[in-house]
Amino acid sequence: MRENPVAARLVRSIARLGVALLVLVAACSGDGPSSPVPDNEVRVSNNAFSPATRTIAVGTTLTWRWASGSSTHNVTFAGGPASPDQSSGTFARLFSTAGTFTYQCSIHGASMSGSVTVQ
Ligand SMILES: [Cu+2]
Repeated sequence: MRENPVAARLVRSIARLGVALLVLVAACSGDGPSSPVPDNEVRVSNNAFSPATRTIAVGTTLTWRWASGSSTHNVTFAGGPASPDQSSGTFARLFSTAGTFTYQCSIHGASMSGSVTVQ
């Protein structure tokens, strides 16, 4: 049986539209791996902090935001404080003194680490 060329074109158009919609939805989800991270935030994903280094001014509150679909991670500073183990949501810390503060996810160790330079 011969394929109906009009129907085939229609099916291809619908398929292309579907792909375009998926790309659009992925781009708009806000916490996907490719979306930009706001200045005072750090994304927590599997298994990395991004950006891993942040330079901020004294008095800034930095917020770690877990990406959707994350497994369980935490933000643990060498001298405290630490977030709970969590797979979604946020953790915030106010930096009121200058210095360099290193942290890691204690579940994943040094391979999942970062630092904050406060100046
Ligand atoms: Cu982790």
